[in-house]
Amino acid sequence: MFTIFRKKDQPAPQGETVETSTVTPTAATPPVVSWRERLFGGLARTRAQLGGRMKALFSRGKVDDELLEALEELLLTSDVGIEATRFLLDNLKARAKKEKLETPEAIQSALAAALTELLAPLEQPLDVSQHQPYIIMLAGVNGAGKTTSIGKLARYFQAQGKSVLLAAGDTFRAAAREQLIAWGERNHVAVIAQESGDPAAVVFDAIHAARARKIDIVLADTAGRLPTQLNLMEEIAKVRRVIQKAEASGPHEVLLVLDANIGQNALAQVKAFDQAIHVTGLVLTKLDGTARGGVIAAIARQCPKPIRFIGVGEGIDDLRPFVAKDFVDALFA
Ligand SMILES: Nc1nc2c(ncn2[C@@H]2O[C@H](COP(=O)(O)OP(=O)(O)OP(=O)(O)O)[C@@H](O)[C@H]2O)c(=O)[nH]1
Ligand SMILES: [Mg+2]
Repeated sequence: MFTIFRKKDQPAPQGETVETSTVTPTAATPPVVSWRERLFGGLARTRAQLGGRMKALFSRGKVDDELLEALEELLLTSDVGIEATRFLLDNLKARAKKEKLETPEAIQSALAAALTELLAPLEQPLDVSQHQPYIIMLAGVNGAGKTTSIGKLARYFQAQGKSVLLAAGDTFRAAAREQLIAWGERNHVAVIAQESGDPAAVVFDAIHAARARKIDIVLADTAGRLPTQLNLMEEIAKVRRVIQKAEASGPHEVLLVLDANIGQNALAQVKAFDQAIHVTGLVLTKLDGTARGGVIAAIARQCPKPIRFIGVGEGIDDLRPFVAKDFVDALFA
């Protein structure tokens, strides 16, 4: 297989590795609103479900059994999960014993502190400086947001002065390849793709191309799959093994992309993908479309993995590293 440049409207020959590159870069439009504002806007539904209702409870002005019971029910019905709910209630009770929580503001800030304590261990930003190329593989169920997250990540890393190469490892659907190529064009980065065939081979080629060109980061897309589709889970395990063959120290990051809308189901997905491909980090997408953002607390307690990035919209700048305090602030704002 060899690499060729393909003009935009020229179809790639069957089975051949192709590379696209941008012909006419256009100036990127700067974001009009800050990330803080987008995070705040993105969490509106979860805030209404969780933060807003908590505020109503706190207006009682004391931490008593009635408040604890109502809070427990609210947390359990907001995807927080039983273990994280217990942690938060115990933590709040301990704080109430130590400090005087006699105003709604004091109770709210105590619970916010408890939630920040719960989420803080998940805040572990990705350090891509340890390897070149730094190989990041993305996996997840159908429609979780893998391909669009790759586009956003490409933009994010480029803004930090890193060079990026995309590997179109979703060879399952032609449209998937085209989607990634479109993202690559928008970000002015090369995409290594194959007209058909083996996803592992595409990723293998991409790693060699990246090494030859001294590219900083390889982002490898994969086709969506359910953990119950055993043959597809085996396929993705193979992609991981082949990456390791191409680069013994890789993959340096295995990101599981989770759609926040799935709520508690996220826990099962983390466990299943972890078993197959050894997940090292999470991307939590679509927080803007859901009231189920509370699932982040359940993840922290039941299957803690670093949340590398969160997504709060479809725009290219709507994906950023997870910062526990900012998240909690936006929830209670
Ligand atoms: N609102 C919102 N939409 C998002 C976000 N992230 C992804 N999406 C949308 O979710 C849809 C699916 O995203 P894709 O990136 O194609 O998902 P995928 O995991 O690659 O899907 P498959 O390749 O089919 O498995 C698209 O319409 C995205 O624009 C987000 O953070 N917020
Ligand atoms: Mg995709």
